[in-house]
Amino acid sequence: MALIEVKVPDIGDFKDVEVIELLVKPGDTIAVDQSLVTVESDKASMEIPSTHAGVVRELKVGLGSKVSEGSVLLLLESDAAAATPASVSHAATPTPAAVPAPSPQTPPSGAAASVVEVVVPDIGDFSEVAVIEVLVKPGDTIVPEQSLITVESDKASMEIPSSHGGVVKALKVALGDKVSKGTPIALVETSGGTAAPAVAATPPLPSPAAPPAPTPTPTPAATPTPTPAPAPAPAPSGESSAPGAAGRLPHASPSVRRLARELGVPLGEVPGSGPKGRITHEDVHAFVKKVMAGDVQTQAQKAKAPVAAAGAAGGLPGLLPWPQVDFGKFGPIERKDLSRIKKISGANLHRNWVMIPHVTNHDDADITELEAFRVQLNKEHEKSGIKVTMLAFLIKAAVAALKKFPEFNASLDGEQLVLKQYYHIGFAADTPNGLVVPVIKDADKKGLLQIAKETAELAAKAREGKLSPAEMSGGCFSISSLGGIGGRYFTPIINAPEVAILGVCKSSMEPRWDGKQFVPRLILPLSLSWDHRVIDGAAAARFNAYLASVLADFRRVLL
Ligand code: CAO
Repeated sequence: MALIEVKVPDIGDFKDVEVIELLVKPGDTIAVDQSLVTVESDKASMEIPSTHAGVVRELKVGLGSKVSEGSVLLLLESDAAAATPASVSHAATPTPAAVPAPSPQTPPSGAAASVVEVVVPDIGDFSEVAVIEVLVKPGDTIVPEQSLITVESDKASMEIPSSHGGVVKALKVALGDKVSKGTPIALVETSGGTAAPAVAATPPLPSPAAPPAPTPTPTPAATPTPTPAPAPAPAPSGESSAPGAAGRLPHASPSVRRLARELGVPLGEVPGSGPKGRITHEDVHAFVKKVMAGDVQTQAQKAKAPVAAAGAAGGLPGLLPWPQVDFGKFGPIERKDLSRIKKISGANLHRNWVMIPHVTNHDDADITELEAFRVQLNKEHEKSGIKVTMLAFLIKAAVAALKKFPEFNASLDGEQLVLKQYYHIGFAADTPNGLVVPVIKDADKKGLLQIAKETAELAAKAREGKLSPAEMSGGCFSISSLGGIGGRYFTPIINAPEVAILGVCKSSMEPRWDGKQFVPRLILPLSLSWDHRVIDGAAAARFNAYLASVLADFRRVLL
């Protein structure tokens, strides 16, 4: 057993190229030729294979390391004495062809505004490689070295740059064409006769671009050649290393990977629409659009928001999966899709329930006088068509309580509390399609009749499914009234980013001790849920007590 330094072999013009992927780790047993790292230049990527078999003892490079020929990649414990660095170096040496110089067929020097046929330069052993991307179109103005096409072999992708700048007059290749050295790519009209002699005008292309050709030279077993990488490997900055669906590295050209990195797109999660599932520029853009529209969540987003991810699968980290039951085994069933509102409100309720430490305080309000006043008010305003409901009183009373306890009229923003100086009160409305929460804006500035009118209108709109998003946004505090239905107490779920919600159930006549005797009083059950990150139990109890006192004697609203 010997400890061997496995080095980067001769990889042609690749110098100071970045390690974008580590394919092995200490302890791994590796075989000769097994890829160790992926390196990437501007325009191509390449896997560096191992010269020896053995067990990886120590990695000498990390993600982002820059390597050139001779850089030590790792220490390997190996008994393959046969594999000598000398033979490696020899075998891995790319042919001179691997440092290609474009060989455009230029017209004689000095010609004015001439048209140049740009051809595929010497790209080493790459011959009959498929064009997988055409990066320019007729009419495009291009600069020397601008990539024209991407070609792809079994194991690598490479962008072929232009030897000349100018205007693309015609394309000579199309997607799927097979090209080799000398294949015409495009006719480029160079301006003012700048189509200089090949050598002078040709950028040193695609030196960084062209992966060195896999050396065909027969070599001893321990002398592998660098293998250009299968398109794409994850890069340290932004691009995810997540393998694609099939557990493979994402299949994409270097420019697509670069785009993905620039946009922070996890390439491994982008479905490829190209041949063999290759990811195209369009796929990356489409993925970004979907993420922005909320149609798709990246794995990173799901990890950050486990609640949202839990959804259908029901799988919060560490919890058992949702039970899968064949209900049909036990009796007849019918399946029905959840309504759109239920899906949206369900996801919101779930997040709020999981993310907010809810506490609910129950209390009672004596609304005997208030109900008498409400009945009288409705008699007086019979002709107006406005029915003053208990909900309108509750909204007014809630505003008074929010003014007295400002931390209930707040939202958490990181480590800050946003205290609102406006009073927009939401109320839960039960509709045939599910629960919605329209909002009465500036309830502090409106009278009871106005609030009663607006709640009736908004509730009607809610039932017809005609509420606009604006009518459901901006709420500071919500009221969920089940008073018209029944019940005693319940635990309303806070409507984030609000920090409290008032649940109200059906009032009923109850005997209450007045100090001398039991008297019949109309009692309204209150259930206040609050966010314990913002509100303390004592404050909640005070809020409820104050609310009950206002409802018991509505004149207190004026105080
Ligand atoms: N106690 C006793 N009776 C009450 C009451 C209460 N707390 N609140 C309302 N009522 C009465 C009303 O006075 C009315 O009686 P009349 O018809 O005899 O006048 C009747 O119940 C029906 O009232 P309503 O429900 O139509 O009107 P509202 O203003 O009280 O409520 C609205 C409007 C939109 C809040 C209600 O229709 C609604 O949708 N409630 C459901 C809210 C909900 O689903 N919450 C649960 C959320 S958590 O899942």
